[in-house]
Amino acid sequence: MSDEGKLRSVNRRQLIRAAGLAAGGLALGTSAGRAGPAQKPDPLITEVQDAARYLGDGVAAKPYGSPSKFEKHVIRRDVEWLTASRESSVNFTPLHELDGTITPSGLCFERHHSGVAEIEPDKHRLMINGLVDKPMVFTMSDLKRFPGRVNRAYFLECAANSGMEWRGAQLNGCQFTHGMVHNVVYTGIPLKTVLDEAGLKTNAKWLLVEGADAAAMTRSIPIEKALNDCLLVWGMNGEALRPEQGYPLRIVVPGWEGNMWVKWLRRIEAGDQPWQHREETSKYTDLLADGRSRRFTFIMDAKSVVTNPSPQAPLRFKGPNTLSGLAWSGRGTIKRVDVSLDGGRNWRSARIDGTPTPLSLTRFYVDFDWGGQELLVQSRAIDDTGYVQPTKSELRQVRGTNSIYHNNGIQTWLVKANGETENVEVS
Ligand SMILES: Nc1nc2c(c(=O)[nH]1)N[C@H]1C(S)=C(S)[C@@H](COP(=O)(O)O)O[C@H]1N2
Ligand SMILES: [Mo]
Repeated sequence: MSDEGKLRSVNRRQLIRAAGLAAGGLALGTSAGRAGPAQKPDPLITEVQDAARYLGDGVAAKPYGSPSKFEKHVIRRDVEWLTASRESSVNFTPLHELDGTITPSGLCFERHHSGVAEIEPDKHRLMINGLVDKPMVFTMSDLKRFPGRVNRAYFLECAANSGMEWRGAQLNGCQFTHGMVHNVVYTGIPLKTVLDEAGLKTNAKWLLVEGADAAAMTRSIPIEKALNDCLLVWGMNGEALRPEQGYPLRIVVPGWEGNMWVKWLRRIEAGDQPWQHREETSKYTDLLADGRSRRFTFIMDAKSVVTNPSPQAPLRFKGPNTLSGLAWSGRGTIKRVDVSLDGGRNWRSARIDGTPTPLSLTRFYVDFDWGGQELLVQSRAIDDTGYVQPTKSELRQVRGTNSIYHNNGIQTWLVKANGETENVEVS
């Protein structure tokens, strides 16, 4: 018998023994046990669930799988009062329910300005025009035949993530304060490959990228960035892009604000200056205290958040607990994450999980003992350029309080003696 076989048979015998015990306990357990919270399940009794008595669904009962029905609470959520219509709106990634670094495709927050465009891939075209030697039009099949295909994990953060928190703590949950971020493995080709095919003229300094949705989302991207690490992608997490994420084609602009990652990409125009479109003038621009505006603020600075505990994921047990969170930087790789349990007085280094990759979410943990005292939980990200995530008051000193975008200030969660957790600020 193989080692694995032995193991399985031992487990099976234990299971049968447990079943004998449970049979006696069950009669009591079912009626009384589920009536009120007072009756705790006896940890020594293993209830035999129906799965051990009856056959389960056969294969292909569900040709495309979905999560367990017991995970129904793990969903994207929105904030009703935030936007005037469903079509120009946003929902949020349930960060407090996730672990590791990759965001499952169905839980990636969505932000669109004119709803989800439904595009037939066979009819879709990408045009390249403007300051190029050869204006060109590509089908999806053309793009998939380009050499140099890559798979890369990158975070996308909307510049408005945490924007509702500029003037003080507001939303109770990291899903709402920090959930406009996702981290996906993209499949595609370097944008440079396609630009080389069309031949950029020497005076081509900027690109206009345009979406095929009803908003025709457009942004200007400097040519250095476009040639450095931007990708044209058709895949996410090993399969086709989801419609919400730009099926069949999106541009990936690593480390830069999500607004520039145009979905349903249909056109790239080369020019000698930025286009000054709505999304880079009236929007995605921050009014400073002295009346001037910060513009073309492309890079997402280092940021982090403790996802557990957090308001939607309170502490439930005294004794050993695992604090967990996410850190990222649009300038490079996360080098260190510090965690404070007392509102920033004392800091300890968190354990970074695995080897962080550039411009991608990094998971951190702190294993700690909770004695039931109040905590003020904070995290502070440091990247490999030496940039240190600022406090909210440091940020406001430089940026004032008119801003919406680029709020990367340190988040504080108050954990109360009963474990309930709230969004607060410490000064
Ligand atoms: N064509 C198009 N691209 C778009 C948008 C849009 O409305 N239309 N929204 C932008 C904004 S503001 C953000 S933050 C990201 C959101 O990407 P996601 O929906 O994959 O989360 O897409 C960007 N690309
Ligand atoms: Mo955005």
